[in-house]
Amino acid sequence: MQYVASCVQRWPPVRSVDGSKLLSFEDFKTLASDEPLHIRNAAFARNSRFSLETLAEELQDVCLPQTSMSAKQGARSGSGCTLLVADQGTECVMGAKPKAWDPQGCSFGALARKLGGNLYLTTRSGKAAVVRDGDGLRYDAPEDAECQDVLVRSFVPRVPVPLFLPEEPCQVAFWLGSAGNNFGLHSDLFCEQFLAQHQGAKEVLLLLPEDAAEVQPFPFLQSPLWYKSSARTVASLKLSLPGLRAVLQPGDVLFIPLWWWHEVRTVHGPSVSSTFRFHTEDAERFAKVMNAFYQFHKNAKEPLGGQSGVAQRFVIVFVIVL
Ligand SMILES: O=C(O)CCC(=O)C(=O)O
Repeated sequence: MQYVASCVQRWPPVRSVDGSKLLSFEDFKTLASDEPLHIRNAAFARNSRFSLETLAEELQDVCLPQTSMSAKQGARSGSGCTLLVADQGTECVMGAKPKAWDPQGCSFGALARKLGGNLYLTTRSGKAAVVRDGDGLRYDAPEDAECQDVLVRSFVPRVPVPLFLPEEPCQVAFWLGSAGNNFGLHSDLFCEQFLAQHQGAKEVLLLLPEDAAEVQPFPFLQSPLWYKSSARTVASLKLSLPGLRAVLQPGDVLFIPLWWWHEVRTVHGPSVSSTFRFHTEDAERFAKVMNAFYQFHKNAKEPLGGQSGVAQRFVIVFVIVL
């Protein structure tokens, strides 16, 4: 995966503020807008070390599941948790197949020792599955039969929580990797999120183009990945306007508003970060509608081995009425 930094050097920085005085969500709201915000030196409810070394030491015997799931598979897993370990290879992490690890009896301690290479680990809870509990967070959903929740269960009570986080239930995602890992350009749609950097450093590129075609999403109805860029990286796009750029250091938090596209690359590792996601009410509605359209189109392709033209008519009507 090519580094993109050179082509975005002149992108304007995300507006930044000193986070040491943001002690509540009310404080955050006085500074926030519908643009991304880089909160430097954020105040956390407790300052425990949340690093690859401490996690590996404390959780070395946690046994990882046999299968590594992509987000789409995870949406169907019992708990809604996913645990993806992928070898980035020459691709972005999100394009890599979750294949190059051997979970047979693999402990978190053993995996952590391998995370210095191309391996990237991401694990997340279901939507609104994590709640505030005093200075920390709590995850107490029933156990997942496929064990996709083992790291969420272990990380959630340990993760330092920014004081200005909303008090509502959220989804939490964790990202562990090393320099050069790049998750790839995507949007998380109807959610506001706070990306906290605990160890290492990450470059984040953010875009909200007027014309979403500029970010080349995978074509809807042909792919379930339409909220991801088929170009994978900003470096392969022809953009009419530059986006915004931030480099997150340990203790920094980036606020990403609804719909913003983002590409996140680790520039200094090992890197440990977490994302706190707050989905709006429309997130569920939107997902249902999009999945329903996907299913209508899939069904329309079935009759007469796809020769009936129903699917094509469906697409035409869909495009025109919209
Ligand atoms: O840190 C990363 O690798 C990806 C973060 C991200 O895309 C997110 O929080 O939505």
